[in-house]
Amino acid sequence: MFLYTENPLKFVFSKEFNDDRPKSGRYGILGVPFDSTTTYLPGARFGPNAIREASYNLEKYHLNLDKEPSEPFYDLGNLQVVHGNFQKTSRHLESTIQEIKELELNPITLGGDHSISYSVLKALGVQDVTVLHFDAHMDLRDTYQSDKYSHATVMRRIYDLNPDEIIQVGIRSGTKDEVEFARDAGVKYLTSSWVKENLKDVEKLISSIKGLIYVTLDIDVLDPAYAPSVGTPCTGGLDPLELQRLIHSLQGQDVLGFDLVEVSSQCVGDITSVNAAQAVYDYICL
Ligand SMILES: [Mn+2]
Repeated sequence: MFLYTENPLKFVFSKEFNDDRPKSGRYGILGVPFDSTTTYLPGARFGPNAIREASYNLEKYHLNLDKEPSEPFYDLGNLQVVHGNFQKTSRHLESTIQEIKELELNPITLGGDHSISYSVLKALGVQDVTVLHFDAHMDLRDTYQSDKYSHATVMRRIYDLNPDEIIQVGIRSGTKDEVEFARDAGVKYLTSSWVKENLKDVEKLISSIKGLIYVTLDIDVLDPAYAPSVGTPCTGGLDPLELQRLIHSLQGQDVLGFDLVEVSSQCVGDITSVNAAQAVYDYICL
């Protein structure tokens, strides 16, 4: 181990993963550079490495939380994806998440387009799990362009897995059918404007969730002013501090896994990857 070197292909401050089973440590970061279901702005395949690169701008000490990560965490590299083939990629992803689970690490999955979250949850299991979903979009369509598995249907597929509850935060785009489905199915959705006006209530809601939580964070929950490089930008979103406060409301909660998807930054210093790296680190430091 060289003392004075860095590896920007790993998330900053992450440890090398050499052992079959780490003696300590909490999180395993996995990149999933897959964007074959993207329909508008392509490039989410660049997300994992763009987030890692942006993470090198972070300080180890989290000033707002007044702490550093309490345990080591590992960057496990990128999944071998099969571009253009969701099913094969999903099989690789499910098996890899299963391995991460067997190592007793909690996965932090970096997308990739949002379709990948389904495979992560399928592998983790959703029994008695509340899925906390940050997004501009409901993603509750049953099919999109005749496809069952897509960034636009991912929350419907996750609903089909039968989690305890789905709570959507930051929503500002959906079809009438999706809204009716959410109402009928008991999917709780909090619109972006409501969240901005009632941030304290949303913090309380998150910190009072009972039992296991899985967090899926589409970076387009942020306003395009802060996250323009996303698959489907949508105006009127949260700002980075609002998102940070909501992530910090998870403090003390039992979080089973976390993913951050839809970053399609294609140059160094792109604000989308900078905000994504911060959100991942906000979670790691809890
Ligand atoms: Mn979205």
